[in-house]
Amino acid sequence: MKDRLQELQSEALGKVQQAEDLKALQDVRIAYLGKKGPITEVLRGMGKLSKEERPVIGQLANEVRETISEAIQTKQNKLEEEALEKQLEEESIDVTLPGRPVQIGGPHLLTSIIEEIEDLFIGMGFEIKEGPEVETDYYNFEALNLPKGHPARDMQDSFYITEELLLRTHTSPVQARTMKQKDGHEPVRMICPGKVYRRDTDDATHSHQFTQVEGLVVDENIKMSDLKGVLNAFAKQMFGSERDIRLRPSFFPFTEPSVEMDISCKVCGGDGCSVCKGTGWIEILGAGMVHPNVLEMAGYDPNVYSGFAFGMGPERIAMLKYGVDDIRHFYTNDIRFLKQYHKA
Ligand code: 2U9
Repeated sequence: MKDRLQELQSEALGKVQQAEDLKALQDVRIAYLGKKGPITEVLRGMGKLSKEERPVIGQLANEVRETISEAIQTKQNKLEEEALEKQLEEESIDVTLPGRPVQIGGPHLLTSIIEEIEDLFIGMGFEIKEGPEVETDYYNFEALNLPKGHPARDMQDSFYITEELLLRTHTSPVQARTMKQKDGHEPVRMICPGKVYRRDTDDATHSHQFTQVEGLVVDENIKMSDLKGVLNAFAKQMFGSERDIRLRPSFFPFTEPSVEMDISCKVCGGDGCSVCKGTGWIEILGAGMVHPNVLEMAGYDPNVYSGFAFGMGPERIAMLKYGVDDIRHFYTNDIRFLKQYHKA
């Protein structure tokens, strides 16, 4: 039995030596030290030995088990160390290499312009309001003095979803909703920025989706001079204190009287040049006194309340301010265009 144990020991040590990886080593452990292995078997058969032999063989069996176990452990440490070294070698990082620069983003030019407009009006006591882009026929048209049959409601000009629902064609329904919420009593001083949609063929000056910022003030005793004062302050802060404004008569269904506002041309200072098409003036927004029908439909008594409203296109403002020549630049996301307007 002694010989058998010594034979097993040298056999096992030989296999440990040959094991090339952790899996092979584990197989050796199971084969020699496992419950069904030959050493366990020897220990089980000890009952058949004489009293004198039993402790000697028992001790030897334990020593053999210990020797094999130690050899496996030593080999395991060696294999693990080698594996780690190999991994470190493969994954080595050259910390002296220059890093890849991270591309820093920034706000879109339109976002910056809208935020600038918002800041100017917040400074004059206006609040910012938003509303749904999918609107009802009532708030998009009816409540704004555009009754059924009005040419501006043409199916060809708007994206209808059902007979009653469409993508809003202007942000004016946000103002109509706000007035309705106030129940015909409280004053209103708000602007509403947002996306609007019209069935247009895209070209350098038209886009089927664009943005608007509209404003509304309703209170007792609101006059045309209030409109002019607010818009003059806006134009001077937005474009420069040296710019003048002028109002020209115009027409919108929701305002009466209606006007269009021009600012003096920056290039020629008002003398006339190719930028202002020889007029000395550049149109920047539309405005007017809120039509009595609109006030009435929103629940305000037009004999007590009056108001002014205005609307502008941030794309147009940005194009004028930065000399952008094509509205499609705002939507085609060419990074070379966009990054010119990232503030440092
Ligand atoms: C309510 C009452 C009146 C909003 C107004 C304009 C004039 C206007 C256009 C300018 C260029 C839109 O971006 S644009 O295409 N807008 O000229 N908008 S008055 O009048 C309102 C709105 C809501 C309840």
